[in-house]
Amino acid sequence: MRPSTLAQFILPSAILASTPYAPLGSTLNVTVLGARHNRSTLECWALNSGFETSDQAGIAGSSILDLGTVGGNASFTALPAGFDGGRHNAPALLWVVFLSGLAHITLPNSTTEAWVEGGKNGAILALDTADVSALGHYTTYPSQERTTALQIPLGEKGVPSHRVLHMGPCKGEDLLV
Ligand SMILES: *[C@@H]1O[C@H](CO)[C@@H](O)[C@H](O)[C@H]1NC(C)=O
Ligand SMILES: *[C@@H]1O[C@H](CO)[C@@H](O)[C@H](O)[C@H]1NC(C)=O
Ligand SMILES: *[C@@H]1O[C@H](CO)[C@@H](O)[C@H](O)[C@H]1NC(C)=O
Ligand SMILES: CC(=O)N[C@H]1CO[C@H](CO)[C@@H](O)[C@@H]1O
Repeated sequence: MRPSTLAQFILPSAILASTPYAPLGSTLNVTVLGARHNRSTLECWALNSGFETSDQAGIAGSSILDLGTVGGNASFTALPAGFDGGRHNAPALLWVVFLSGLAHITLPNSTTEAWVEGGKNGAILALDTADVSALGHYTTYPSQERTTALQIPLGEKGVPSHRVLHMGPCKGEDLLV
């Protein structure tokens, strides 16, 4: 086969094999490290702001969702493979957006856990500050690669409007494909 003919037959199926056109749920679900009764919790929240069609130059026609206000100093973190963060509280109300690697979050005196992979489902909210959670949570980074993340503090409007989908981290159908 000549390359041009090959391309005609191979390219469409190669495009279909990836999933850029998979239907997008109506809103974003995020795993939340929160607190109730002075203890850290893991919950899956659906943000109330739904996806809309953007009219922003450069991404016009694509899906966009408002994450609400952010504030303070954002930072980029790079954690070596196998790093153990120990037990700690969220330093402030933050978005933590894992870009690569793997975070394993566990809670003291609980079997609830979350595995958060870097990538499109890597954004979580960390809200278990010391004033609302006595013991905080544990985080380890048990992958073979560096875990990288952005930390973005929430702005003065605080926690985005949401509904709780279920206890425990988002998984399966909750996540973007
Ligand atoms: C959010 O979760 C709901 C319930 O599992 C699901 O129907 C929806 O598609 C999810 N949203 C996205 C963007 O995946
Ligand atoms: C942001 O960083 C600057 C420079 O380090 C510091 O002066 C400022 O207090 C920080 N702002 C906040 C809200 O932490
Ligand atoms: C949370 O627990 C700690 C340690 O037991 C205690 O000192 C603190 O007062 C408690 N805070 C709340 C809001 O109950
Ligand atoms: C009852 C119980 O298991 N308490 C434990 C809760 O977790 C803290 C921190 O890991 C331990 O110090 C307690 O013993």
